[in-house]
Amino acid sequence: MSAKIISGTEVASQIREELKQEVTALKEKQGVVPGLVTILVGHNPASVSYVTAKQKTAHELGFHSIQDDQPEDISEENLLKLIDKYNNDPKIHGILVQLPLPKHIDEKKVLNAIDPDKDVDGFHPVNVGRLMIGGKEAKFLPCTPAGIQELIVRSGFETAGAEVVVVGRSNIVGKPIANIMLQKGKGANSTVTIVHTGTKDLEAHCKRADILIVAAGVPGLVKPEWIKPGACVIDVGVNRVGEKKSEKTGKMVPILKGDVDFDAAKEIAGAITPVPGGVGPMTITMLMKNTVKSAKLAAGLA
Ligand code: L34
Repeated sequence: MSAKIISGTEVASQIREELKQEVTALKEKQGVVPGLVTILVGHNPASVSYVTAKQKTAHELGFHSIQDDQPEDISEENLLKLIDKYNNDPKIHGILVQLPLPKHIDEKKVLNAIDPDKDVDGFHPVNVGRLMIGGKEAKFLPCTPAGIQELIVRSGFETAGAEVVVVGRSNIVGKPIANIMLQKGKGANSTVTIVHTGTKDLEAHCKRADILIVAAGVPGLVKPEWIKPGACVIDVGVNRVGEKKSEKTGKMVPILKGDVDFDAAKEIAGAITPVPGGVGPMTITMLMKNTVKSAKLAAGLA
């Protein structure tokens, strides 16, 4: 039987509709307008595309939104000064510096410079710590992991007691999603294993997974025969494997592939996310959700 396709695009659009109403009410009743700045250093094509999508969504939701483009060769000092400017701007509730950054800039220093109360990416050590402690401590969940959890819950899979296997140990996805799924509480309470490039038998671990979350950035890494029949498969990989001519616009567009061989995997899995249209749109939506939360917190409304 063919797997249920978990459409991130659909779930994201539902959540955006809810957020839009919340933003309108905040504006009308409290005079609060959520403010988001996205800072992009250089012109990495994937980053340009993601940041553009974030700005477009923020605009559609009625945010005060700023796209701040900086040259590839901006000094670390000037980038830190820019962050400080937004830290002190009361109209801004969320600051996002798109990663990766050029090599001459220390990513850690940059993430540490963002006010934890405006860190809507959830990458500042204070927010990473809050997430690890869990419960009400957690303030801003990182966007991709938060989106993954939402997709699993909405797909109807039981997470309590489930074997969750996470492929990949990045700070953006692997480590935080593992932490989220092992917390006590709704939509989590799972038994979590993280596997990575140092793991001896990747296949054996994947085969045990009731919920398999793949965030390795290696196209087609997970083979269909590694999937337990009926499992929920979340494919976080958005790999650009080439270019093709768009039928709509005639322009060249990237060909995107996940970390899982989708066509074969969907014949085995119980549910699976596509690429594109799976986790990606959820990442953007969770950023909006965090920014609304930050604006409410700043106004004493949450
Ligand atoms: N600071 N840097 C910071 N925060 C983030 O949360 C990110 N991430 C990751 C890269 N760097 C970051 C993103 O925004 C990855 N990421 C992201 C965001 C959106 C999409 C994919 C990754 C997305 O919308 N993907 C579409 C396809 C878009 C395309 O490339 O054409 C999808 O349907 O999967």
